[in-house]
Amino acid sequence: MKIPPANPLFDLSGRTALVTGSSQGLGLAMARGLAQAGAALVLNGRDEQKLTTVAAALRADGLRVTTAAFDVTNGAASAAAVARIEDEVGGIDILINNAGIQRRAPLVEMTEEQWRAVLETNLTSAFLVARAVAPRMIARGRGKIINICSVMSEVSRPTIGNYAAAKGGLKMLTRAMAVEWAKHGLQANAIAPGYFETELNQALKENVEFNRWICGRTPAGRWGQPHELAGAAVFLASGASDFVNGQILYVDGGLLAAL
Ligand code: GCO
Repeated sequence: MKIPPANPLFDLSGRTALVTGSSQGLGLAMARGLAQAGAALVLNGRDEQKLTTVAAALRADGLRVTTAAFDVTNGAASAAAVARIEDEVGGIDILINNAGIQRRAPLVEMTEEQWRAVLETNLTSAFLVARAVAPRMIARGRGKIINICSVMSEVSRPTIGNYAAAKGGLKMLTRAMAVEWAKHGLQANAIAPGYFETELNQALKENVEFNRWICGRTPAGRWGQPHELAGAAVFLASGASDFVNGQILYVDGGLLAAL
């Protein structure tokens, strides 16, 4: 159910939010946070059945949710979906570009498909969906774009060169959006998670050695929980961030602060 914000600065009532890749994981957690702050949600994913199930659960909590199943790596499909959402649900006030995958492999063994799939889903999709949404936000003189980067926007580790390249590019695409669209009343920023317990990282968390390394490498001494991203999402989606632009907000338990 909607949780009335302590401060109207963080109230998203009357706002519509499209969150890509929001049928699970961090996307779903951020979507829930926006809805609890009053936003009407449009959930996106490629699996219509999964979206329908998740939407029903959110509605059962009293939240306002519709779904839009489309492939964010397909420009024409994204443009058509955005047009349909704007016609049927209303103007998109908040866009969270969250869709992302992992295809881990050492660079010398990485296939072209593994490279292209990650770059298209984790980087190009943000361009394609934002290119469809931004003109409408510009016409309205306001809009919030939040790209989901990563600590891998700044550092890498072996076997995720495609993912790090994509997230590094997404950091700079965020700044490019900010410098082009700020004069129209839009704010484009990014949230960069550290290591969170999600389906994407389940195998890593279950690996005793990797889990020990992450808990030692992260000053907070633990993995993040998906709901711990909701506050950053509400902040960047709300009036509280109207003069924040081109910023990357790291939610990483202190990981990037530590050697
Ligand atoms: C990995 C992980 C990371 C994290 C995320 C941290 O293989 O190291 O999947 O990429 O999920 O990027 O923000």
